[in-house]
Amino acid sequence: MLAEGGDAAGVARSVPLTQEIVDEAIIAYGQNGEPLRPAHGFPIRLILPGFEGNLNIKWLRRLKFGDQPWMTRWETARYTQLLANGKARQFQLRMETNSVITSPSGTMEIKPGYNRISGVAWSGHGKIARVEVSTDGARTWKNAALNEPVLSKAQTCFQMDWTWDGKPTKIVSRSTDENGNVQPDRNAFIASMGTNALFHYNAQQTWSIDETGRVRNVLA
Ligand SMILES: Nc1nc2c(c(=O)[nH]1)N[C@H]1C(S)=C(S)[C@@H](COP(=O)(O)O)O[C@H]1N2
Ligand SMILES: [Mo]
Repeated sequence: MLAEGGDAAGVARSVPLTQEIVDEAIIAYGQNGEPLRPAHGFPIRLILPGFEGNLNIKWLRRLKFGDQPWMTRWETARYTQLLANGKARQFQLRMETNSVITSPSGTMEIKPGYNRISGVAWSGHGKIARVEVSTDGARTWKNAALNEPVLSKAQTCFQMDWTWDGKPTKIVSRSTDENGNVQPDRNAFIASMGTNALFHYNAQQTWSIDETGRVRNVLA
């Protein structure tokens, strides 16, 4: 199925018409009890739950059906990835298992003592089953609490109590979905996806905290 947007960006993407898409795809004309807002695709947009943002074509003007991908610019120049082994992977469609600690996070400053860690996890494969948090640079992990509702292919908030002893450390989260997909660390991500998969990066996000309480983005 090819979905075309009516805007000047010429965004058009094809997806295999699987049973999942037949069952779950939405042509949305409203959101939160009001018509779609112009910026989000008024009057109608396609929503494919579990698929990357780019496939949710806004200002939808046409759906076409055929027996092969259309190889639009958006799926060749963009959502095809050159892997580490030199082969191109066509196409990256699914939103992979992901999470990020949003508090404390980069540019924040914290004080020693009680700090609640909170963040968001999501997976295009289903529900989030578990989010683990490490406050010692990925040496040891504890399960975070998940906020209800935990819905399939939707964002799930998590939180964990933490008392910071004032010593420099690194904090990081790692999500697992109901199908057993575990969010990779950066090295594992690069080993399988190479360094060309920026659009699809789902590796663990580490924040370092220095002795003054300043939080910064670090590679691991
Ligand atoms: N027609 C059209 N659809 C589009 C786009 C666009 O530029 N034109 N951008 C895509 C991308 S890259 C993303 S991430 C999402 C963003 O949707 P949002 O603005 O509702 O967050 O819309 C997608 N659909
Ligand atoms: Mo995007």
